[in-house]
Amino acid sequence: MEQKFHWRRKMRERTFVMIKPDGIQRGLVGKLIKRLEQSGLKIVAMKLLSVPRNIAEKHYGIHKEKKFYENLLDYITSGPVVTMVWEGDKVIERVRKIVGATDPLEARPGTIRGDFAQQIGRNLIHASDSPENARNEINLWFTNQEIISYEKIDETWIYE
Ligand code: IDP
Ligand code: MG
Repeated sequence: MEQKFHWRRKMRERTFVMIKPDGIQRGLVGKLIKRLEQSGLKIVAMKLLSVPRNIAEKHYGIHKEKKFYENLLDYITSGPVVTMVWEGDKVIERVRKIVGATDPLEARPGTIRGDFAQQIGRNLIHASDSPENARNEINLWFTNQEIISYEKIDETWIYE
């Protein structure tokens, strides 16, 4: 059978994902990463870090006027987080679907928030919601050198 390799170097979409402090404290890091990994998406960057307040402010700058803003900053800086960049076709939309609605009560069973979280202020995980925000968030949290381009052996079986 003829093999076609022209897809190999195709640059797919990227998104920024963060496992919030409750995810680390509750020992869910492996399980949450597994949800993304098993869907066929590719991890291209990852680190564990304590979030500096000024980075948290930049990351959540769009929520500055909201009443939950200060609590949100306290939450996100309350312990280490795992930050990641994931790559794949329509990855932004796909990861948002895997993560589920912001309020765990609205999030469907089968989604991360629907299966593992109880409250909107402890919803375990962040994922970019648009190409523009994905680009800004990836640039805020990672340098170009920290993002790794590589081929994964299952790609011929995930993408036709
Ligand atoms: P998202 O994380 O699903 O994109 P956003 O509306 O962008 O949701 O809100 C950012 C984060 O702010 C949420 O994930 C949640 O942690 C927190 N948040 C949003 N709305 C509320 C609220 O009404 N009360 C407390 N925290 C909130
Ligand atoms: Mg958001």
